[in-house]
Amino acid sequence: MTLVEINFDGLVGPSHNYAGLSLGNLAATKNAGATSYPRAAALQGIAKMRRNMARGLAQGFFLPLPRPDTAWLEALAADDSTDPALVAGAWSASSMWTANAATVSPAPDTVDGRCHLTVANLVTMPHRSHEWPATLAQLRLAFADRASFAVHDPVPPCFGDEGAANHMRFAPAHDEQGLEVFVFGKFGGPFPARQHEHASRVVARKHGLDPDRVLFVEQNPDAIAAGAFHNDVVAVANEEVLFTHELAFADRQGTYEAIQARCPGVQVVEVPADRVPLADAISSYLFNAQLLTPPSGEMTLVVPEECRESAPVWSWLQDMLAGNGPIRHVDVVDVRQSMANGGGPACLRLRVVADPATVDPRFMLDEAKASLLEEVVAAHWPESIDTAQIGDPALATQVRKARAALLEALEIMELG
Ligand code: SUG
Repeated sequence: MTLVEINFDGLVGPSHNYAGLSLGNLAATKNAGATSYPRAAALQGIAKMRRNMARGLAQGFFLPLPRPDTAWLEALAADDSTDPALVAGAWSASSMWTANAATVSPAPDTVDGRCHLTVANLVTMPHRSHEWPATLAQLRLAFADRASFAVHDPVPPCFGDEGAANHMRFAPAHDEQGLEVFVFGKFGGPFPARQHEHASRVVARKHGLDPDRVLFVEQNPDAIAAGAFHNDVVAVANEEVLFTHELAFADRQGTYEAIQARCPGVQVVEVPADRVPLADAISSYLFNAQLLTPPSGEMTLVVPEECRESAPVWSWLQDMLAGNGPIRHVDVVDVRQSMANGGGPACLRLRVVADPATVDPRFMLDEAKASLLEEVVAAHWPESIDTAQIGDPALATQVRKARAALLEALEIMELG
């Protein structure tokens, strides 16, 4: 049994659009009404997956969910003439951000020695609140091996749970026992606090985590107010490195000390606010990076192009590399279509530490399958979507056919 970190990226769905549905997500609200390019968006995501495979890393993917979700509109007694935000909610391709699909506790951390996954309920944002049933079906299929995985129902409402985006894991190596850190927000700020402390505690109990190897940490309310609607917009962890903005946590020093008390090898790579103000960290998505350990062992930070365009961020990154710290490389990827909706490289992936042989092979990627995905996307994904087209029956048919073609090509008819 070889446990490795597998990144499961969400393939951007054919209905990808900019409806501006996410209050507190500054990129999404700023780009409300812009024209989206679903085909280019999906191809950008596949290119990112290919680059990570080229580094020698295991790569998986999840499929877009069925959209428009007419059953959800019916349950709301809504139709295409009702509130446009509800209609757009039924069309949203937001499941592409698989960091919000589930919280994952790898086998070395859990009492029964299986990898546990709890699908996120995403109850705070209406357009995301109806993702979980189809996501759960997909997780149950991809991780059907019950000897290796336990896939749990969502935390019941009203406790908001947004999955791995508010969860960090520290361990000397991915296949060793780790410390799991759950980051929650408190109500009272200008924007919703999407992760509730109770939800995090429910997930930790369901996963059978050792209470001595778990921390619950409050996110800095100033970070949420500045647009960090998930912790992964201001911090990311990998093995024994915490890469974080100075203002990520409500109790900065207490958080670092609590982590290091339980995991003495952890190094904190902190970006001070006087070098990179929160506003620049959030607009560039410096921390919504993939922090990866390729087989060479040289830790690599995969950042979006927007980081190169931000003078303070880029200069800080150059200084970091020159400083001989634990992060040895910075790689830049173009995921602009996702970024314009507030989703960077880290939002687009769910990390699962597992033996790839225990995953349904249909959800694992290799070069040939990446080419197949590209062919299906090129043939079926709409080139562009103007927000005025949302609700259009002809476009709905195209979106449904595109997903059906994908399922057929991948022979995953169970999700049809
Ligand atoms: O939930 N954007 C997503 C972005 C999620 C990013 N994920 C992480 N940080 N892990 C969100 O706000 C925009 C959709 C719209 O406005 O149409 C959206 O849902």
